[in-house]
Amino acid sequence: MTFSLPDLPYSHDALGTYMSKETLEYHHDKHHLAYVNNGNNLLKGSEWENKSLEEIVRGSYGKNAALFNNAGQHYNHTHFWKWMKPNGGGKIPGALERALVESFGSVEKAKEDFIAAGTTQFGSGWGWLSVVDGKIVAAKTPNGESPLVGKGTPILGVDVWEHSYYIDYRNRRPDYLKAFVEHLVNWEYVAELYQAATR
Ligand code: MN3
Repeated sequence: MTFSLPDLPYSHDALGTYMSKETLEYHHDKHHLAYVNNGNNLLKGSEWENKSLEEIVRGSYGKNAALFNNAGQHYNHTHFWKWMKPNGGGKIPGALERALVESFGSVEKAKEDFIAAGTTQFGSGWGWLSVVDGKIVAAKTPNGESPLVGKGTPILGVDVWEHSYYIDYRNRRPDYLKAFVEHLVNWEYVAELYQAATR
């Protein structure tokens, strides 16, 4: 496959003050585009040229660091834009809400553990909710990694690289993570991925 930059599923100014137009212009139009272009150059002539994105991410992990970093970030960001929506946060679809309560004890604890994972990721990386053996768990990964290269199926991820929040929140990563959970998350998309992961 050839990587291509997906359009944002909303306009650059649609997330308001929670994630500004300027952040999305840099993050989507420049950072994500660089992963796409670098990934395509590295993919050319490699053994993964005709594989799916998920196969490239899993296959290059530990074998081709440069390709993995760019493919991993392409995978993460392609979902990241869809993990947000204007006026997000809010009501969680019933089946997902029940699964969160079953896995964490309460929705509040699930959100807390997700935010804690993102806050405590030292340096660049991602915070996650993923499905492991039918259960939802919170996790963190460095750089372009994701639960996809461990044993989980990612259902929600948040980018904690500084380029994701420094324009809007400066060094206040916990404030960014709180705003992400309360005002940006597209829980319908998370529920869709949860359902696919447990089918
Ligand atoms: Mn990023």
